[in-house]
Parts: sequence; structure tokens; C-alpha cells
Amino acid sequence: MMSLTEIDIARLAERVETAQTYGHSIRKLTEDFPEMTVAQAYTVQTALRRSLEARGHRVTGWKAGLTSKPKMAQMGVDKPAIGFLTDRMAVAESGSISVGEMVHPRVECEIGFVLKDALGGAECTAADVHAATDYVIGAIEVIDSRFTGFKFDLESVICDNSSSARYVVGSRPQYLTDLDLRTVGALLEINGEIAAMGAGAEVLNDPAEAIAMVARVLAEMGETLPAGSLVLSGAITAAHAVKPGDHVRASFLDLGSVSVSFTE
Ligand code: OOG
Ligand code: MG
Repeated sequence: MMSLTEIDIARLAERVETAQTYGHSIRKLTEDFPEMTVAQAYTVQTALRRSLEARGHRVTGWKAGLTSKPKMAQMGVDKPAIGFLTDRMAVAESGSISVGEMVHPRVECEIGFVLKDALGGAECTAADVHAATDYVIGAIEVIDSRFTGFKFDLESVICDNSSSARYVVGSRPQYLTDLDLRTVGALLEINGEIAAMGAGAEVLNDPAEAIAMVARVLAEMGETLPAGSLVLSGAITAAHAVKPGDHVRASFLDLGSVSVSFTE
């Protein structure tokens, strides 16, 4: 196996950071490093996170990606991935997002978990997630692959922070004890038309399993989810492209609805 040197890792993180900052596309990183492993891809993602933190971005949480069959089928990838969320990605409910800052944004409806206790460990289970969760909340995630044509493989997308771009959380938090997340229905509307719908069970059979997966992947990197983290469990349905002028609404059974608009 060809190994990535420290310099390769720093250069790849810089290539991704520049594409994210200026909203331009780049070719898949595995075209230059075909032997890259998933573990190496996470070292690139960590280098990206450290660089953004050094520029003042604050990590607010994490996300699971590619956790539902509709998403895996859409992207041609059969394993989940994780990415980090920062304060710069947060958009207020009913706010607006500039499409011009991104390459080719898509929207997803997701269930977010907000933790009251730190969560971690290689053996983390959905029961541990339930115990550590303060509340759950409906969310829209805006993803934007920096790779040409929104085409990638697992290693490349992990380097690109699992396509993280923006996120919007709703305003109707609920305690997990009052809900069965498997049967929480989600409806994604764009300009008042139904784009997609599904139920929480699409996400690894239980969205809490996706949060446990995030904790286990972080454990391999020697990290934990701090108390107060927002953790997105992954899109329930396939993602949908948006353009300037679009109005997006995600509605969830028992979790209310979340809206966001897109401008030039
Ligand atoms: C990767 C990110 C996937 C999700 O919720 O499944 C993701 C991608 O599809 O670009 O955020
Ligand atoms: Mg997502």
C-alpha cells in the first residue's frame, strides 16, 4: 500500500479547503491517490478541521452521512461516513443561503440529536445514544460535494468532510422518550411541491444507530462527542438539487417543520 506522507495529507486538506472556501469544483482525490484508505481519508478530514479551527471556525457538532438506502443508492457508495459541523455552516430557521457560495448544493431532511452528556467509545450503542441525548430536532442539511459532477468514492467524500456545507435546525425540540424515531415521517418540499418523503427507519433502521456509528468512528480517531454537540443522523431520503429562488421545507411528524430559502 502506498502511504500518504504528512505533506500529502496537508496538501489534500488544503485542496479541499480552497474548493470549499471559493465554491469551485476539483477532481476526485483518489484520481491522484488511488490507494488511499478510509483511515487515511479521515486524517485528511482531521487536517481540514484543524486548519479551519486555526482560522477561528468552531466545531458545533458532527454528522452521519450515507446512512440510508436511498442515499447510498443515489451516490453509489455502500458504507456510511462522518463529517464535522461548524458555526459557519449554521443557518437560522427561515433564513436564506447563497447558492453562489457553493458548487452544486442539494438539500436533505434529517433528524438531529443534541447531547446532554459526552458520548464516545468503540462499543457505543443506540442505548448509549438514548441515555446521552437531551432532545431531537428536525433539520435540513445542505450538502455540496466539491467534486466535479457530485461524483465521488467513499475515500474522496470523507476528505471533503462528507460534503458538509450548511445546516438549519427547527424550533420544536422533543425528548426521545416520547418518540419512536423509526416511525417519524419526513416530507421534503421544494417550492411547495413534494420532492421526497420517508420515515426515520430508513436511517440504519433507527437514527440512533447512526449517532452510535459517529461515536464509534470518532473513537477510532481517539475522539469523543462533547456534551452540547448537535449530531445529524443522515438523510432519510435522497438529496435534491436547489437553485436560486427555491424555497425548501422539511416537515417531520412530531418535530414540526424547518424552512430555508436560496438566493443567487
Ligand atoms: C455525502 C454526504 C451524505 C447524508 O445525509 O447522507 C449526507 C453526499 O451524499 O454528498 O450528508
Ligand atoms: Mg446529510
